Order: sequence, then C-alpha cells, then structure tokens
Amino acid sequence: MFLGVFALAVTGAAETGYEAWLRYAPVDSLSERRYQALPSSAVALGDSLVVRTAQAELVRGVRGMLGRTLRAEGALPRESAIVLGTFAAVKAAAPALALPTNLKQDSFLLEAVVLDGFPCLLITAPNDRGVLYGVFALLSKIARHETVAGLNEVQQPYAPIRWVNQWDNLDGSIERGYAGRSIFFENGSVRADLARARDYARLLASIGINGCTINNVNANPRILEDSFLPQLARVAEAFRSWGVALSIAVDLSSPKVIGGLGTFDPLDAQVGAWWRVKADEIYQRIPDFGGFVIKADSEGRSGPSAYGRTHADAASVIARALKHHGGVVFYRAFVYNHHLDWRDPKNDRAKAAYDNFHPLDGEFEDNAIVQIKHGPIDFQVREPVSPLFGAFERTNQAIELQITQEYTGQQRHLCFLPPLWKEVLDFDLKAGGGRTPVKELVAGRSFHRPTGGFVGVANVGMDANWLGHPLAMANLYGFGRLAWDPNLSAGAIAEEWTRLTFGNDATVVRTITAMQLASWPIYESYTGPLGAGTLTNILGSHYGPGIESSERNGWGQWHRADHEGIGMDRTVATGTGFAAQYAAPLARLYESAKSTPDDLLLFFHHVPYTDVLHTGKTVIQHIYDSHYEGAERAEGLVRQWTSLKGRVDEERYAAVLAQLNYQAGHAIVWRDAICNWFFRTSGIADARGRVGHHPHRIEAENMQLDGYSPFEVSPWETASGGKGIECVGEKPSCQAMFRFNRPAGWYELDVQYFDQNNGESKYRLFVGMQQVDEWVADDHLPATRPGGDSSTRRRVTGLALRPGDEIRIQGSPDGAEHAPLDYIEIHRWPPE
Ligand code: GCV
Repeated sequence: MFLGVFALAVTGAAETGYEAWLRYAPVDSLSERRYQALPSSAVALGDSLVVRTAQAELVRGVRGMLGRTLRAEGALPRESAIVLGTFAAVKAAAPALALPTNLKQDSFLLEAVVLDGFPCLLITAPNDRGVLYGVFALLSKIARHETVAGLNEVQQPYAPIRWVNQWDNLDGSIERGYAGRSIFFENGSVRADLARARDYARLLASIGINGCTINNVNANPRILEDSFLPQLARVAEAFRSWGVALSIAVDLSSPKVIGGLGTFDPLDAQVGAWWRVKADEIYQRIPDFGGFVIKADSEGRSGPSAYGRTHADAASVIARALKHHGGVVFYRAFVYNHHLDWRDPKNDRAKAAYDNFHPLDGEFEDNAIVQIKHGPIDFQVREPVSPLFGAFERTNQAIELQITQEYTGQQRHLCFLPPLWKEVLDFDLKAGGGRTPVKELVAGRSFHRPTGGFVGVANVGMDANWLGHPLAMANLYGFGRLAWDPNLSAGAIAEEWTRLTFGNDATVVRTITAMQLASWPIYESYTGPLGAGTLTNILGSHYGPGIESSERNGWGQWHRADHEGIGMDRTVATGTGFAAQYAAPLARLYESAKSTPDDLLLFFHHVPYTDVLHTGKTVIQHIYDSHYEGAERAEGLVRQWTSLKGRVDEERYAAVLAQLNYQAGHAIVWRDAICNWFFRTSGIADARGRVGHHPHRIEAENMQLDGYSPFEVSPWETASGGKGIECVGEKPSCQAMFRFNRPAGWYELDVQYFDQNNGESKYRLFVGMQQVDEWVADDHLPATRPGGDSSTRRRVTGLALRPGDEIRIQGSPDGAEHAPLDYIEIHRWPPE
C-alpha cells in the first residue's frame, strides 16, 4: 500500500526542470537493496542552522529516493545512525573518536565508524557548511546508485572562492539573462517572495558554491542606500541556511551619488570614511555578508581614472572597509576603452586587462581579489587564455567564467562549457618560469596567496528550469564541480549531471553525455572559425550572425576580414604586440603563424584565405567545411535526442526536442551567412560546390506573391539571397505559392521565416487545398526586425507530394511583425 502511494506521487509530478540535479527520484528496487543497511535516524549534533538544514535535506533526499523517512534526532541514539556535525560538535558527543586535524574550511569527511558500539555513518567537517556539503555528496552517491557502504572519504575544495555572480537589475531585468526575470528583484525592490532565492541557494550549496552576488556589475548605486539594506538582509536570510554568503556589486561613485559627498576619489579621507561606515552598517544587519564586486572605468562606468588614481587605490579603500569584518572585494579586470580608434592597427582591446593591471601587482590588499575573465576579449567561443593570470605573483585573483551563454547561443543552442573551461584551467601559463596551470594560479596555489578561486556569471531567472534550456543547467552544475575540483574531467561532470538530472538508464546517460561533450565544438564550428571569435552581431544581441558589425567601430572586437584575408595581427613583429604579454615560450609560440595552433590562428595572425592550415586545408575551405559540418552535426543532435523517446519524461523530452530543432535550423542560418559572406568577400568558391548552391530551396521572393512584397534584409548575409518577403499592405493576410516539380514521394518541408519579438504573426501552410500545418511566430528572440537573430525554421515532415502540387503559405501579420518569410526548402523524407 505504502509503495503504491509513493510511486503514484512521483510519477504524477510533472518534470519542469525546477528540481534540476536535486530531483531525488526513487531508485529502482534492485538498486534500493544496496541501501538497505542505511541507518534509520539522522542525528544533527550541535546548534547550527546549516547543520539542521543538512539534516532536513538528508531526510528529504532519503525519503525521495528510498521511500524511507529517517528519524531526525538531536543527540546520539543507542542505535545505528547517520551522524552530522562539525568536528567540534562530534568531539563533544564522542570524545574518543579520532578526527582529522588539517582539513580546510568547507571540506568534509564521510566515514563509517562505530559509536557507542553501533555502526554509524559520520558526516563531519571543520565548519557547518562542510557538513552540508557532505550530506549533498552522500545524496548524490545514492542518486547515482553508488555504494555508500564502508565509506571513508575526504573531499576538500580546491579554492576558498567559489562564487556566482548574477547580472540582475533592480527593475527585475537581467543583463545577458536568457531565462526570464530576476528571482531577486522586481520594480526597483527586492521581491516580496524569496522562495526561489532560497531554492537557488540550495542548488548552489549542493555543488559547493559559497557566495552569490545578486546584482549587475553595472551597478545601480541605489543598492547601497540605507533604505535598501533591510531588503538585502532579507536575501541574506534566504541564503543563510544554505551557507551561501550574500554579496553585491557596487558603483565606485556611490559616495558621491548616494552619499552626498563632493567626490568619490579613493584617496580622499572622507571617501574612505564613507565606505567604512557603509560597510559597518551592512555588517550590523548581515554579519555573514560576503563583500563587494566592482566594475570601474569600463564600458562607461565611473572609475578611479576620474581622479588620476589607480585600480589598486580604488580596490584598497573598499577592501580596508571590509577587512575587519572578514569581507572581500572583487575588482574586475574587464577594463578597456570602448572608443578605440579602429584605424590604428596597433590598437587592441585584447591588451587592455594586462596593460591596466599587471603594473599593479603587489598593490592590492590581502582581502582584494582581481576577477579576470577567462580570455582577453569577452567570453568568445574561442580565445586564448588571458595572459593576466600569469602576471600576478603578489595579488589574489579569481577566474570569471560565463555560465549564461551570452556568446555561445544564449541557451537556445546547446553548448556545454566545461570542456572549454577545462582547457583554460589546465593551460600552463609558465608564469615565473615554472609550471603554472591557470587553475593553480587562480586558486592562489602557485604563489601562495591567501585567497582566490572561481566566479561564474550564472544569470538564472524565473523560468521554471532556471536557465531556459533544460540541458543548460549542466553548465551551472559543471561550474560548481570544477570550482570544487578542477581536476575532474568534463566527461565525468557531464555523466554525473545526466545521472542526477535524467536518471541512470545507460542509454540515456551515454547519449546525453555524448551530446553535451560534442556541443561546444559543434557550436564553434558553425559560428566562429579558427579563433576569429564569434562572428556575431556584436553591437546588439550577441546572438545571430553579423559579420561586419564588429568592424569599423570602437568596441575593439575586430576580425579584420577583407577580400584577401582574415585575422587580427597580434604579433610583436608586425601587429599589436599582444603576443608579448605571455611568458617567453608562449609568446614565441603565438608569434609565428606556423606554430600557432589552428584554432587560434586568426586570433593572432592576419592570413590570406589561401593559407594552408596544419590540417592541410586552406583557411577558406576550412571556413566552408566547418560550417557545413557544424550544421550537420547540429541536426545530428536532434537524431540523438529522438533516440531517447520514451526513456526520459515527456515534458523534458518535448522541451529539449523543440530547442534542438530550433538550433539545427539556426545553425543553417549561421552556416549560410558566414559561408556566403566569405564567398562574396574572398571570391573563392567552395571546392565542394555547396556554398551558394541550394538546389532544393525556393526563395520566397521568387514565389508567386499575393499581397506579399520583397524587401532587402540587412545585413544581407542573414537572409537567403539577401531578401525576404513581408506582408505590409492593407490585407489581413498575404500568400506566397509555387508548384512542386520533383518526383512523387514523401518529403519534409522547411519553412524559413522571421520570428520577431514585436508581433505574433500567424502562418498556415497548404498543399493544394489541404492545410498541412499552422503556427504562430510567438518566440521571444532578440530581434525587432528580420535578420540573423530572428530567422527561424518550421519543419513539416511526412508530406506526400506529387509533381504539379501547389504549395502555398499564408501569412497574417501582427503588430510590427509582417509575417516575413525567407525561403522554403524541400527534402526527401525520411532523410536518406
Ligand atoms: C554586465 C560584456 C557584456 C555586458 C557585460 C560586460 C561585463 O560586454 O556584453 O553585458 O556587462 O561584458 O562583463 O561587464
């Protein structure tokens, strides 16, 4: 009876993705046997909120997975138990027990011990947060069907700093957020209901993340107003039981803007005093406050340059205000001039972080941390490792990784980032003449710094599944796991995440793990060749293709492609000199095009399209081939996913399938835009004859039109043939038609249309008199006009067509969206 009710309760719950990797789904009866010896009580020793949370989580997890309700106790019972407590609490209850003496904060020990003659499972740690992490580790083992018998395992975090940043604005929007509104703010205040903030802290704690900055680094000074502090205290309260420290991003001009001072000069005594008083006020309300994050002198933010002061001066005044409270200040190295003169071939944004910060080594306080983006530009799909990591011997640092996929498909494209992050973290910068992988530098290990670590820009939102794409949460999970242990492999992380998120079915685990691991190379191959960066719309959305948008402007993200060649010359000999920012062996490697790895060639060198790569291909043929292969492999992801039908729950199956289908269509938009642009610019044909030849494509502007009119799409490469059609007259709907002229048979039909976010046009597709499909263009893509951001595919499969059939599409405009169409492509079905 009990089992029956239990099973019903679980299968009845819709899988929205909200529970992420903490689903605690029931284990199958075979695996359940493995846990029969698990004790029936959970004992929390001591009086810590976090340990009590750990106890409740243990009860919740065991109940979910094993259907047993552990008895929650506060003292050692005379029976076998799972015992939770800090070293101090365990020592007080069981003085004879030998415990390790040298573990770092947040570490934990899981050990099978005998207490008072009873076999117990001990979960203990130097601090209460470690106990919580130990509980999550135990529950993760059960969820992945690992044995928990005879445990004797110590885990220690690789670095003390394991934080996430959110770029949430006080009005509730999120800069570069792709999953809905802020979980923290709405209408200028902290939300009344912080249930999601609490649940987010739980997710973060489960992967060892111990700090969260809740507002945009482009900080609104209001966050420090006196009236705001009680609101922040509410968020801190929501985080507290999960051991997550609250922090906020602050604006350097705050002493002037909200403090009423005449200056924010970091060396002015009044300014120092203002920051001290402000910090004291915060700590009075939030004793476990984490600290501040600062973006200054960057992208229009105020900074110390206003007073001729250095970044170290600015960081220090704030660090000193936080120090005696135990707080830290993260000072971002993402400082560059976005009004660079593009005509000067020596100018180079990539040089900015190193040039600005390396002369300041040793000038930062011990509780200041320079937060450095992983590459010298800005979270591109491929860029070299930032040389700044290797330039600090006497300064704390943290690496900033981007979980939100700003330049990597914005959670509409699958792009599992741990393989990218692993490459960065394992990269040896050879700083100071020794072996210094980035992970060791940022953790403070190479030069014995007191602190340092990992920061991930997460930007989760109110969408049920937190990040928008059900598979994107693997990036948040992967960030946490790598921050805890950067020596884990990307494959191990993908597999762990899949087991926790989708269960332990071997086919599911194998397939999703493989899809995740392939996804970054796939995305790279259809968006950004050979280190040129993503060839995206750099001035706006950072999403679809927009190849020329990055040229001839001050933002400095240039690829310098012209009719002869492509790439930024960053050599010392003839270019910007960026290569010299690396230690000599690496500087030599990058100085020569011959020794530069192919995947970074265009980052460091300007080369003719006919240059031959290490692979033996020319640069131009590589561009064509990689984009075709990438788009094909994106289609392959759809096939891999459909092989899982029936093996994962219907809700998430359908949601992922829709995303992957969209991605496969958009990969073709990328492929065609880039291939056509380079074909037109270089004048060199694709050796395989694909570029510019689409025998199965019927351009909308070439169809017979009733009400529709052709228009030029800008930039031209973002629509097939550079043109589309739109329904702009008085009529409520327009039509475009053509006659099918291929042999009779089964076909699939792709309608390429533009789905803007300023209208919800309706489309109906007919074969002869029969309507075969209809849909509404109601997606929320980042575009108000037709182009690479809005171009979308609707696929209709299983159509029986005969020569002479009339194929007709009817579009009904809505708002500023004029039912725009690009083309229709027809292929045999099922695909050969
Ligand atoms: C929060 C890039 C992004 C900006 C972001 C900035 C930063 O430029 O496009 O949205 O601002 O990086 O990291 O500060």
